[in-house]
Amino acid sequence: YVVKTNASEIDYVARLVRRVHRNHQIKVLIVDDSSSFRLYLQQLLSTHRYQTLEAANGEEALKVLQQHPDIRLMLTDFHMPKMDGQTLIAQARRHFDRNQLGIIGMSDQSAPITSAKLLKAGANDFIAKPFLIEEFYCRITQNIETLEFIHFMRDSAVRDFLTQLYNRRYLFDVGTKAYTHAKAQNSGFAAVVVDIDHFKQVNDTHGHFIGDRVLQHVAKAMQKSTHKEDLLVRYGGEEFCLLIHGERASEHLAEELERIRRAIAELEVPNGNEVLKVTASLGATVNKTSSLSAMIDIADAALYLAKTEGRDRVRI
Ligand code: GH3
Ligand code: MG
Ligand code: MG
Ligand code: MG
Repeated sequence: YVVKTNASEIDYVARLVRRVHRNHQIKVLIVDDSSSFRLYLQQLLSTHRYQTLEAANGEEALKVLQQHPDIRLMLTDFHMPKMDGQTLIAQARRHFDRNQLGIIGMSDQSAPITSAKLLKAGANDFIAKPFLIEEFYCRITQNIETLEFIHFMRDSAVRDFLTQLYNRRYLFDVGTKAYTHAKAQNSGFAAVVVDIDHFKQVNDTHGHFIGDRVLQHVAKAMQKSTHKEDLLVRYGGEEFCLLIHGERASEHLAEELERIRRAIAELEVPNGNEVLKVTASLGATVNKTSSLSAMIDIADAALYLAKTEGRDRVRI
């Protein structure tokens, strides 16, 4: 049975087609004790190019979730041997919150209480069996889109729009954990503040638009010259903060920072027929005083020294 499509649904179909092109990256776990029903769902989902995994009961499902923490959506039946859907959802929610893993409960309507039980246990949505194929696809798509939207909003809240680096909020959230860990382990940890030299002049001479482009290029250059496990954020206007942990924070810190300084100094930012060059000063500390913010203050004082001594240099 197919619902007749009207004009307003054409838009929906177009969106669905665009979506299907991205679905091959999305893992969906199907949990049902009926192998024929699993096969049916698997076929529906592969038509829309989702990657599917299967489990025959709650216990199996928990194991699969553990092995594949990147599963985005779980469809689960209510009545199953060993562990039912309600218990499965409650257990799964101890490790994956509803913005991380979407869960859709599925059961027949003979006992409406089952939908309430599954939702109360932590399901995001419910589909009554038997269902219209179109309702099935709508619910899957909408749940995935809601999760993607939440992910986008969460990421936007901790990212700087201009440079796409993390922002100050992220620095104090994730950085504080890294700082606390390094302090407890007595392992290497460095806080570094990087500030572009005479950046006001770039704006005054070439305008804010070019100033923005310089910031983007400097951010890219720094990202390239830092390690993946380091935390680099845009700290303020033309200031960046970098947290380095492990051995590189102690033994080779000066070399490490010198590399970053050079990467910025060697940068050529295209501007019409010419190229713009900038330099930056770096201040750093490895002294894990009372807090991350106190460390950044010390790094800032070192930066001030680098500035007064002539800029385009590193001070630790
Ligand atoms: P110093 O070497 O002492 O750091 O000199 P400076 O000119 O870099 O420092 P100052 O603090 O006087 O000026 C920083 C400038 O950065 C002023 C501000 O307009 C500019 N700025 C801050 N954020 C942005 C931004 O997002 N885009 C652009 N284009 N400019 C920005
Ligand atoms: Mg069943
Ligand atoms: Mg500054
Ligand atoms: Mg500056």
